[in-house]
Amino acid sequence: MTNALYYSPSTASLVVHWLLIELDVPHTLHALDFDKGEQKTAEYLKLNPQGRVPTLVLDGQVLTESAAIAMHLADLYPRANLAPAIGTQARAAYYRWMFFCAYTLMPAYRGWFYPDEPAGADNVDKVMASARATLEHAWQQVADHLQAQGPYLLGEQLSAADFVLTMLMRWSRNMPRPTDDWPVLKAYADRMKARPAFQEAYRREGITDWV
Ligand SMILES: N[C@@H](CCC(=O)N[C@@H](CS)C(=O)NCC(=O)O)C(=O)O
Repeated sequence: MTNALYYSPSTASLVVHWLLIELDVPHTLHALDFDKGEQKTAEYLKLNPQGRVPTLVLDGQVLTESAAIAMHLADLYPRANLAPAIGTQARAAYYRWMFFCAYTLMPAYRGWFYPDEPAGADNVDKVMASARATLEHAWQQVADHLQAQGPYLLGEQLSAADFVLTMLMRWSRNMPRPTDDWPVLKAYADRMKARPAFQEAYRREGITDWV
């Protein structure tokens, strides 16, 4: 059965695309053109009622939510050792950082990139200011953590959480204070970006910035 990733370049689908390449999972790519609203067509909404990317059809099952998909892929390919064993302290730390990405960073980014959603066009400036403050506070926390307990989120062990986090760092690149502003975050991102699968995902999506 053919696995299929519905994506749009440079978005939340990037981490799934990167992991599919990293783990050597066969798949086909289906690009959605946001400018044409292809993520909101009736046909796509049947797959993903949120009208967002990514959607991964894996072994016939429809999966959404990038962090959840990253966790599932890591579990499916244990030889890559991207998910600590269930019930260990490392697994608890892994959940912590995955949920930090999903609960703290992602909603703040949604506010920054879609600032009219929470309270309409009149409140865009306030929503963006709040999103920015949340993100900068969160990045400081991550920087402090990596400084004390790096080089990866779980210390010496690379995990799928590092892939999700790297994608989210990338989204700050045009913000007033990008993560590259913190030397420890830049060094971490440079390590992750050096992975051949990251560069291959960039090549396939045609991305040329934050290299
Ligand atoms: N929590 C979701 C967020 C997905 C998301 O917001 N995707 C954005 C791109 S980064 C999207 O599809 N936006 C199009 C839209 O909202 O119309 C995930 O991590 O998969």
